[in-house]
Amino acid sequence: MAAGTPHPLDPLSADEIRTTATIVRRDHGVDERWRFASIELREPAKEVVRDFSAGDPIRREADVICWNRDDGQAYKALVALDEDRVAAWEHRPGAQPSMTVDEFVECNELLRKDARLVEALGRRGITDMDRVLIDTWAYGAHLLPEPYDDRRLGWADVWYRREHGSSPYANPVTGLHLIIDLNRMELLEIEDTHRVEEPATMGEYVPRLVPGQRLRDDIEPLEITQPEGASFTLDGNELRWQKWSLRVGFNHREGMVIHTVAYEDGGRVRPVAHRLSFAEMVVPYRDPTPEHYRRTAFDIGEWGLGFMTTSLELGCDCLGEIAYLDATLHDTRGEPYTIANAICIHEEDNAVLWKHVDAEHGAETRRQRRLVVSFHVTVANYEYLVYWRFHQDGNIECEVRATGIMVTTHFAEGQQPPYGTLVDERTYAPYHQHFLIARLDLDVDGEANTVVATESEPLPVGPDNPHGLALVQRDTPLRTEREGRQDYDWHRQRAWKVVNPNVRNGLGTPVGYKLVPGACLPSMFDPYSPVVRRAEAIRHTLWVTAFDRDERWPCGEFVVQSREDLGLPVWTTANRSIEDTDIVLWYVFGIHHITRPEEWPVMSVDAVSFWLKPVGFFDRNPALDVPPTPRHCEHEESR
Ligand SMILES: [Cu+2]
Repeated sequence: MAAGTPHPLDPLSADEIRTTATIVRRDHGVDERWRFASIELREPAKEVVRDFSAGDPIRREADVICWNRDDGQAYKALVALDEDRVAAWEHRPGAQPSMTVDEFVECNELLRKDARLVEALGRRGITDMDRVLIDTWAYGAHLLPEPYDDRRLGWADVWYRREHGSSPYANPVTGLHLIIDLNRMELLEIEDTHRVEEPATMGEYVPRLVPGQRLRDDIEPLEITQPEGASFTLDGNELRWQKWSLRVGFNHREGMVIHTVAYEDGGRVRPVAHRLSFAEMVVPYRDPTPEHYRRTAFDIGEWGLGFMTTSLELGCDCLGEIAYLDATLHDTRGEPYTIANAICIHEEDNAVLWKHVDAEHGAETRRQRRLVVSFHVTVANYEYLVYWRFHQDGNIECEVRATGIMVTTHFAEGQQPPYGTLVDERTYAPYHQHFLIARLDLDVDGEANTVVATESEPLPVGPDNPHGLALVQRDTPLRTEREGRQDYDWHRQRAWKVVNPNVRNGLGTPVGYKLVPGACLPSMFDPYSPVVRRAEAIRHTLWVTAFDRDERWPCGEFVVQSREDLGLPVWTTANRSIEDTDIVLWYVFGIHHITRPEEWPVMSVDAVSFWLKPVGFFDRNPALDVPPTPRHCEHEESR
């Protein structure tokens, strides 16, 4: 990340990653047959962050997950970097560490030379193995093929590029799947279930490959310039913009993390959130046919948003006056590498903030800006773009955009696909869902918070309500983790306020921030489905838990080949108190993706979002002090 004043929340540097791997290798006989699944900063306790001042000594620790390919055993290590030692070493029998980029690359490189695959593809008329892509996915435990169910396995689709540089996802190889022993890097089985005659499809999106493509020529330049520079400042990973301050973090699994969000209000720096991130993403394909029944991705737990992060390009991904942060990650040997321009920070104009036209005074108008902190990930065929937006009036919006290329399958003449949409000749895109789980460690004016379910209730017609107009707002504090399991309710417009019962605003009511739900979707699973047993977390819109720094992964820490969800459903059986204490909200939202022809051969972004809005956090609109835009909306009397 950027150089600046060192802080205990700074992600591990390349040197720290390398040193961590060296210490583990030295003290625990970790040789070249092992792989490092992850090396990340062990974030300091909240108190350490709260009490830290620039220049204080910083204690650095790293969490490591690694495994021995020879016996398949996984270990978790805690490395105390300042003490040059492994402070904890824990064997995790039965756990499969997350999938790694190295394994994906090696599968593709090694296995496409396998004689059995060459033969199976030859029967389909495919002979140029350089144009074949093997796309490896992780298994759920309930689907592991029996003779190998104690191994680290992958299953793979096979895709084919029509020519070099064209899209592999344009051409699925139908009815051909591979089962791979990832530790031995060995092809165990080829499932050659069926073949269909290749339809004449057009799955290309690069202009030179789209037949007869003429690009539009009626678009004039649209430039964003800030001649005097942007209004934010970046010191290392600390970001300040108008009244907002926050720190930007990054790790292999969550990707970008937003730390210590605060809003300055009348000289007071008021905390809003300690930590905001994405903790899991579950993408079940709702198609039980042989092509797709294994396709249930946990993109965060299996692959990691950090490892999947891609470099951003000025003018394409972000427009205007941009600051970038790089990210430092590592390969499975523990060797660090850098993703340049991994995080984009910029200001955006966002039309009108507030306005009123008065008959005497005339118009008073303020334009709105927002500070956007974003990163993009590519998970094989799909892209996710994550935007955290900070607004001048205290609002925070988190938006996720899904784009990229849908998984498709060819089918034989005379059939109709029951679990997907026709998108090209004899080609369908299966229905699927994207469940995103945001981990929201809010600290509204301090750590002692309570979540209140707030819902509207229309009262029946009666003597006090003769017109049936009366609407009251019912607030129900959630006292235990069992009560903290909440579902969206359209009929009552349910939302959730995170209040600090110990701090009152000028009106005498407790200060709060409201989680305004957006893009809620029901899980739509039979309770007996073995798929949903691995992801019980998606069965509610919101979970609230008592803060525990080690509770990070809502579907469990090890989701590769998992049988059940060892995260939220297990933690919350303790049914801890969540009242007037430090709490974490887990918000489940996403995309119910009923595929469309217009999303082929490349899908325009599908954007979903939720908001965190101040509700009685301020006494009045905190954006009253936003000045008019100079030389344009400046009203004589308003100065
Ligand atoms: Cu989708």
